[in-house]
Amino acid sequence: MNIGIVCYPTYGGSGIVATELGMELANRGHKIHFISYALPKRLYQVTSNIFFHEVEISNYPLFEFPLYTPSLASKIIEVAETHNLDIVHAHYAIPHATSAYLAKQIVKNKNLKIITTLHGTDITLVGVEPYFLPVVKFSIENSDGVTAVSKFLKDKTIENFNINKEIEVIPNFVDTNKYFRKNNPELRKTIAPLKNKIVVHISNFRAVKRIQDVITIFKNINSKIPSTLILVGDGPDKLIAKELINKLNLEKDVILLGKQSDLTDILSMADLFLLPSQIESFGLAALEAMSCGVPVIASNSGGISEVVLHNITGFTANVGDIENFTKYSLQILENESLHQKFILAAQEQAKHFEMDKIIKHYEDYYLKIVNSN
Ligand code: GMT
Repeated sequence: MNIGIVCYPTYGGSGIVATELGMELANRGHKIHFISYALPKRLYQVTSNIFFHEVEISNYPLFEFPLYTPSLASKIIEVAETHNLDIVHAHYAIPHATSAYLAKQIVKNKNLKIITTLHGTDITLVGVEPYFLPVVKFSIENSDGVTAVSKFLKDKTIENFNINKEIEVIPNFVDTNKYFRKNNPELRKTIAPLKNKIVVHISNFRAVKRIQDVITIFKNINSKIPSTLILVGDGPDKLIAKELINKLNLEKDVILLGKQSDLTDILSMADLFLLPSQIESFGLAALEAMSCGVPVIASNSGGISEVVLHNITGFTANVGDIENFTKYSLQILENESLHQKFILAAQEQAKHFEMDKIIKHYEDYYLKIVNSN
């Protein structure tokens, strides 16, 4: 099939899922056309059936704000007509599903199908703001196919937008052949004293990630056992994080690594992964950690509980419940046999989200939509 993939090119989860999906579909012989305003961060694979089409944005002085939605629609039309696309797969509803809908009304090929994958805050936070809601609802209802990355997100979409439409749950995936525990003693030595337990958090440092909770929980862990916190990622709350690290005198025990493209080396050193988010529709970072044999302690909010199994692969706790997050962290880090049990269970659970199985689900769904009227 000829497939256009519209996504954000940044380190966010929706862009990562879209990019890895596209690369794997290309490995299976499909022609994949990525459409975005920049080259997606994880698009490192160069093959003859992967193409990238950059959306140009006008900076005409009359426009106070960049007009991305029509520019994206125009690029989708150009790519769809030049490369005879069968499907445009929009990842994250705002504004990708809207631009795709607009493009479909204009393209000559009336068989072009639009599939929208809902990822998270497009449904749970920003998408329900009154300045977006009617457009998001319309764009979802008028997609030929709609998928959500968790059962929670499907139910939330129906509830928040009062939508009467079939939504297919296709969970996020991990390549367990790439995300596995790789011992690298030389690297481990350079990161922290050997006696230290290593706690990791990876995110885009938005308010929803509750980075202050990560640091406060770590402070509590650190006051009981020798430990190091590795923070990976960047975003609006980075400064808040740095201020809190200084205020709590944690400078020596917290390492800020910024954005990283290869996470397996870092995850392979970790003893524990923290994800105390306000909400996560899925929690891709938790799945990648589990695949590398890292137990996760996460909020029990949103779809995380479909990924992290309480008291089996880690623990879940209420949002902001620092006391329980701390208690669970110490339980794992201070009890070697429990830790080993959770490591194995986390790796086992990650296999349920094995890439091959989920890509096949997407391929089957594509066929169903392409063959529908
Ligand atoms: O919805 C967002 O906040 C953005 C999106 C992204 O691009 O980072 O994240 C969401 O999509 C990921 C991939 O499907 C999920 O793993 C994340 O849980 C989800 N984020 C939230 O729900 C906050």
